[in-house]
Amino acid sequence: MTPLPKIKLTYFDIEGVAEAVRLALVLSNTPFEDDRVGFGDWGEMKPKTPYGCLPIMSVDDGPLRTQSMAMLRWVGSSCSETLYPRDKIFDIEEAIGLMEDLNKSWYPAFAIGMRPQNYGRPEGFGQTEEGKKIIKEMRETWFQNELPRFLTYIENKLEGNQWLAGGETPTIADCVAVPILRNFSRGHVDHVPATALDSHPKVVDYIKRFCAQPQLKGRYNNGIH
Ligand SMILES: N[C@@H](CCC(=O)N[C@@H](CS)C(=O)NCC(=O)O)C(=O)O
Repeated sequence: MTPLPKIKLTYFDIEGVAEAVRLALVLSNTPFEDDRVGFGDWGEMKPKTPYGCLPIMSVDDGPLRTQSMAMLRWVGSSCSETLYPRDKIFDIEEAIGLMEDLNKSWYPAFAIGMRPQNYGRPEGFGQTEEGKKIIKEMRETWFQNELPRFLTYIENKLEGNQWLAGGETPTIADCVAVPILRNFSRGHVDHVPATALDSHPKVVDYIKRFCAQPQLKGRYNNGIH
């Protein structure tokens, strides 16, 4: 029997972009070191990382790997028979692409609060009265105009299916989708009510179904919040 690889995944202590990778490792019963960096330690660590960002991963003490989607696809194909099967690649990648479109559409409304300079606004913009008002408007407008469209696409994909790429078991597409969707139900982002997904109960049920996988027991409350 081939020995299990020794995997260390380093990221911040948030779900963020690494949660999909963690989920794939957990669902495939692959042991790994879940290394979580405090924001206070990040300044010193940043210049030592290949691209100045996390996550980074090492396998069997090999070179530092970067890019969460590369890690996810590697875990899906190397550590599991069911997370990234060859005959489902099209369905899986289409679903991942859809989730990336959702994220891309949402990102400016989210990120202007964190990095206003990237959106032509001064540092500290989010703390000003004008900034607060604009961020609120951007997020509320997105919720009204964009989120329902994406949730309907997702519901359509789930029609007659338990998982985004069909089949009997979750794939890496579900590992990508669930943390993204949970961003809109955890109530942890300003102006994003924890009820944001309730208009689409099939999506809510899907998240709960995913979070009820035996390997994820105790990881999230009921999956939604
Ligand atoms: N495309 C990269 C994005 C990595 C990324 O943007 N990481 C952010 C956190 S989500 C980061 O390290 N930010 C800290 C910084 O830029 O100083 C991936 O998916 O791994």
